[in-house]
Amino acid sequence: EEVDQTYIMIKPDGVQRGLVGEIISRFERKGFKLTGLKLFQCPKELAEEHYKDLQSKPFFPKLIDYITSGPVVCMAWEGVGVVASARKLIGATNPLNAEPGTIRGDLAVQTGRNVVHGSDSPDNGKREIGLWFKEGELCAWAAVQEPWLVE
Ligand code: DAT
Ligand code: MG
Repeated sequence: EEVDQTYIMIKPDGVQRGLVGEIISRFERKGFKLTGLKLFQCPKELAEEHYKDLQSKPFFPKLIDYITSGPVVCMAWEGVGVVASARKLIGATNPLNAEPGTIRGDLAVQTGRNVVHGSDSPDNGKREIGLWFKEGELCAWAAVQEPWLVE
């Protein structure tokens, strides 16, 4: 299996509700490696670029208002199968359809307040990390637990 990178973001509701530690913990405990982390007030232009595939959707303006309504926590995570696995940890887009045990299933109620973002493909993982992080903000490091996670 391949080592991938994914962009995970705690949205403004997750920050305001004090869920930052809880959400980071879930990715840490699973065994993924954090390679980038910052609290950030997202400018409108960046939010629009990040969600450009949804530009034509009726909810697009509200989505941009939501994402720029307060600070977000930007994260880059690395690991074997991390993109698909993170999507599973996050759960369905609509929190009412998200399974218990997932972040959205446990912690959220509505699509418009679904607390967290995760890239939907390895290519988008790389694209989004490049969009949200500058060079020098990411750390390549060897985690001592690695041999106990991957044989
Ligand atoms: P996901 O965040 O699960 O990858 P997505 O990429 O389809 O979902 O959409 C991005 C975000 O846009 C999503 O987290 C919340 C918002 N959104 C999606 N569909 C929506 C809808 N039908 N009504 C309101 N907001 C929506
Ligand atoms: Mg998406």
